[in-house]
Formats: sequence, C-alpha cells, structure tokens
Amino acid sequence: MSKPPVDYSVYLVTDSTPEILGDRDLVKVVEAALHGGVTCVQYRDKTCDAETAVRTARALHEVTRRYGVPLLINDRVDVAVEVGCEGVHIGQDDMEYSQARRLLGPGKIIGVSASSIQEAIKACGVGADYLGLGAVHATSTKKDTSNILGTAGVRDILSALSEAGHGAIPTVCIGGVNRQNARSVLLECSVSPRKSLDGIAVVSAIVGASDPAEAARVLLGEVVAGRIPDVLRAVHETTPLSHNMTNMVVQNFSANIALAVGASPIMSNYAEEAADIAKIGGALLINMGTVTPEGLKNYVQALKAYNDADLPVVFDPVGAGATTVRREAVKQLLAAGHFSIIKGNEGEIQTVHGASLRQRGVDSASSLSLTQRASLVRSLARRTSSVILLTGATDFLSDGSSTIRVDNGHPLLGKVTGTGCSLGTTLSAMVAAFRVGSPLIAAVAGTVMYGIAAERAARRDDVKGPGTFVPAFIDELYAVRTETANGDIEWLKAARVE
Ligand code: 3NM
Ligand code: MG
Repeated sequence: MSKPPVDYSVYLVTDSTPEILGDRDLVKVVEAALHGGVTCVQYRDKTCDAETAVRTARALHEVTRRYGVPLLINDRVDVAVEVGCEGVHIGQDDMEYSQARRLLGPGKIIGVSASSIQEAIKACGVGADYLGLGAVHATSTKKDTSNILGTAGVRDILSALSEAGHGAIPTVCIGGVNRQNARSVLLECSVSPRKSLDGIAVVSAIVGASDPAEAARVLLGEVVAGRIPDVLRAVHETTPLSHNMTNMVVQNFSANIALAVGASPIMSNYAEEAADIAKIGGALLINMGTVTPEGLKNYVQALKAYNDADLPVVFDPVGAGATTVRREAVKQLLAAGHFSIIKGNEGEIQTVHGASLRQRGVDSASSLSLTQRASLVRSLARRTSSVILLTGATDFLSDGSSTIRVDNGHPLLGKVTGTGCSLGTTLSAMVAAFRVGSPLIAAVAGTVMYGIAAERAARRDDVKGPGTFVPAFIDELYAVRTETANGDIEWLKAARVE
C-alpha cells in the first residue's frame, strides 16, 4: 500500500515533563507549533499510563489532522493502533520492526532510531519508512542517549546508506538541535545534492520555547536555508535544460541568466518541439509576457507535453490581471495542466487566485499586508497543488502546508527589465535539477540566490545604477554558483529565510 509522502523538515517530538513542557497544555503547544510550520509530530511519553496516552494521542491527532500533518507515536504501538494515527517511531530497545508492522499493517509509517551505520542499514533492510539519527549533539532532554555522533558521524551514516543502495530513505537527526545550529547541522551533514538530511527532529527547541509557533517558523526557515547549497550544486553538477517559452523582451537576458546559474537554456516558443525537448529532461518555463492566440495554443501544448513526461513546469503569468485576454489565458492554462511553481507579483497572483482585479500594465503595486500575502500564497498553493512564489520586497513562498518568507533582494532589480522574468528561468533550473527534494526548497533556493546576487552586485564600487547593475548581477549569480560548487558558502550567511 502506498503511503502519502511525508515532509520531515521540522519534526516535533513531544515531551510532557515539567522540565520542558512546564505547566502548559501539550495539545495547545503542539497546535501553536503546527501553526508555526512543524511538518511532522511524534507523541513521546515514556511514563504515563495507557489511558492517558490514548486520550492525549486522540487530542493530538485531532489537531494534526487539521494541519494535514502525520502523528506518530513513540514506542507504544498499541496506542497508535487504538487511535488510528499515521504510525509509530521505534527505538533500538523497543518492539521489533516486524512485529510493529504486523500490528499496524502496510499503510502506516514506521520510523526507526539508529545511532550507527549498522543500525541504520539494518533498519533499511527490514523496511523502515524513515530513520531518526542521533544523538547528533549532546542533549539533556534524553538521559540515555547512546552516543554523540556529531555532524561527521551523521554524514558517515548517510554516506554508508547511499553506498548500500538505501540513498532514498528519508532521514532526520535528533539531539540538541536548536535555532542556532539547525542550519549548520543541515549544511554539515550533506553528503551530496542527492543525499542530505530531510529535516531535523527537536524536543526542547519547540516544546520548551516561550513561543512555540515562532520557534517552529524559525526552525523551518533554517532547515530550508540549510538545503540551499544542495539545490545550487545539483544545478551546477547536472546542467539541467531550461526550456523557455518566454516573451520577446527578455529572450537574451533570460538565456544569459540561465547560463550564469548553471543551466542550459533553450529558447523555443514552438510547441511542436516541446515533446522532443522534454525527452532530454529539464523543465519548462511558460512566461506569458507577450501572449498571442498562437502563443497560448503553444503554451497549452507544451504544458501537456511536459506534464506527460512528468517534468516540472514553471508559470509566470506576466500582467495576468491587465487585460481580459490575459485573464482568460490564465484560466485556460490552469485548466490545461499542472504547474510545479507559479510565480508572480501581487496583482498577478491575485488574478491567478481568481480575483477579477484590474491591473494597470505589468508593474507591481502592493496593497496587501504581509499576513495577507502569506495566506494568499498558502491558499493558492492548496488550490493549484503548485508552489506559489509571490514576489515583492519580501517574497512569500508556499506549497500549501509550509510557508516561507525571503527577505533578500535589492531595489535595483526593479529598475531594469527582465529580472522578474529571469527569476522564472532561474526557478526552472532549480526545480529541474533538484528532483530529490521538494519544489518548495528548489524555489526558495532560486529566490535566495537571486536576491543575494543582487545585493552583492549593488554593493560593488563599479555599479553606478541600473545599467552597470545588469552585468554585475550576472557576474554575481555566476560567482555565487561557483563559490558554492567549490564548497565556499559564506554568502549563505546573508540569506534571510523564515
Ligand atoms: N532521541 P532535544 S535524543 C528523543 O539520540 C531523543 O535518539 C534522541 O531532545 C536520540 O531536541 C532525544 O531537546 C532528545 O535535544 C532530543
Ligand atoms: Mg524509544
């Protein structure tokens, strides 16, 4: 039986002890954490009686279900069976995997703790759905942690898993992970763009935080930021094809941006070619900046070809609300297929969302508050099953469950033509290369790389204004990419992701 994919990015493990939970209500703390961005919850209570465990698990499950997040029970398989939640997490001293599987059935998630290469490989061999690796750092939350692996130890386990053919198993690490070290844990544990941790598991960093929602939000930003180099390296190493069906204003600029970030651009608006180009792999960008009836037919045909090939498509609905023609084009395209990422400014995203809003030209104008922007991207992401990027001074991205804000960029990006369109090209490169991870992470990586390159270009002494900014920006994109490929990720310190 196939299980729905789980996002392990910020995995909350609960603790009901007075030292960590205090006198607060566990269900309320978990609900706040879910609101903040927790993507997976494990109910862990080693001491309470069975009745309390079942009652608490039921209450937690009611909340996690509302957020579409799985609830797993630590150790107590009987409680998971009784409550009917999504699965369990078992340690090395708990019930055997095979017995847990028999009790739970094939549709439930079973995660296993491992603190050595042998334990990790054995757990994969028996069929574990994911691994919890720990303790990565010292912790006072669990008194009997077997050993402290350090990030080097976690890396060794990930390498061994890859070599043993278990590279695809999701992994989180646990033990002493907090907002200060979460990003470096992700960065240091990455073996390759194809083998990294999928997330972090924490107890005290959320349950013990004075504001669990804020703690979860910060941790999610740190985890996503920690995956950015993986995305950029994946592009650098694989030179993905970026097939641009874009407007006539930006053809040359977008092709240069694709090359700078490490992709191989092909600028083709003739959809008869799309199925053949899709055979090479890569991703398609549809940018309707200069839409025509002929162009629209081509977009629809190419979209279907890429959907059929199961390859990502990025949609940039330029000027979506400006004219009736464009509003209709948006409707047709949304009905014709699926987009991995839809990016646009406020007016464009609102139009895509169905607001029949009048927009003048293609410039961006802002009227929504930051909170409204966050809920707009989340709601549209849910409706379209796409990652939504709403650009602005603060960018918002969402896949419908996790919502991220990025505060990188520079006003000079708005003073030259084509930078918005070429961000779409950049995203197509990221999402084409990073197939092992979520398109949300790919989209954040592209957005951050773009913003930081702009900041670096604007700071340069030789940049006097929009004209000199353009070549400097291309150079800085190229520099960020090559630095990352050479293992120098100092630039990532400027990433403002939350
Ligand atoms: N398991 P905190 S460490 C539940 O090493 C648990 O397997 C561990 O708590 C392991 O995030 C741990 O507060 C506690 O450090 C982690
Ligand atoms: Mg255990």
